Amino acid sequence: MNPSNPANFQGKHALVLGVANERSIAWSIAKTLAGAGATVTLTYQGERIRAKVEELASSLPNGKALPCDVQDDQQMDELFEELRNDPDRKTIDALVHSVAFALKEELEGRFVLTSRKGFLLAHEISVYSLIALARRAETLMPHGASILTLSYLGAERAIPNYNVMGVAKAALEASVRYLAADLGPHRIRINAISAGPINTLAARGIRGFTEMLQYVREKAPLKRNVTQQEVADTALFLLSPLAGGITGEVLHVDAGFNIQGM
Ligand code: 0WD
Repeated sequence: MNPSNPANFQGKHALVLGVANERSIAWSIAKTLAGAGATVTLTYQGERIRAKVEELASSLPNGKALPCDVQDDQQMDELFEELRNDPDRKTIDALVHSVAFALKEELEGRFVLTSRKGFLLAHEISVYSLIALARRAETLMPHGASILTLSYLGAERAIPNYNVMGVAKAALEASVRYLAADLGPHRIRINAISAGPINTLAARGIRGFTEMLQYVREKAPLKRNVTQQEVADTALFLLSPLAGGITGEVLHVDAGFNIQGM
């Protein structure tokens, strides 16, 4: 990439959370950042996906995978300590939070039946983790660093079966605004991409997901679904100085679906 291109990440470090496999949105973002020259660190949640994420990290130049379960404060502290002590990773120029979870039984049926446990778990993993990570990352972030998270239209509209995850995404988007206000004076930006439905591991947990894909294909202005790569390209833009004047924003990358009325 041309060294004078503002989206050049040569000499910069990106920390990317939320890769589970090749289909993960976070993986497309990681590859795109690496393609722009960034040194990328991936994280994995537990031994279940460790080998897969390590394999993906090793396919990136100077890529590395470290453990981080966002429910575990000690693991989060250890992650940032490890980065602090690594000369290639001791500053974080870009942080990607692509993490979400809800119990399968909460992603179907009546919203009114949401359990206390399911509500708290979805919010802890999908929302509080962004705040917990931003607080730790801030100490390693230079002026001009940028944070990105992934949201969905279910934050703004009642989408069948999205249920408690929609409420968590609304809290996530509000957290982006509060974090933007808080981190702005330190010259750190934070934004969200509200992505259209994409066939990933997490998405397949939502009942009726295939119908959702089809509905968007039929109704969205562009008459198709979006791809991981389109989300990743927008991520590169938002994380780069090209978006230097944008913070606290939620940008829809959804083939225009959200603007449609009847
Ligand atoms: O249609 C879609 N796929 C959309 C996804 C549309 C709009 C938004 N999103 C969002 C999701 O809500 C999520 O925030 O994008 C983000 C990434 O989701 P994805 O790429 O669709 O899904 P996936 O590849 O499953 O990655 C999410 C990962 C987890 O994967 P699994 O499937 O193993 O639960 O989040 C991670 C995990 O790797 N994750 C955790 N990471 C650390 N600690 C934890 C945890 N406790 N729990 C889940």
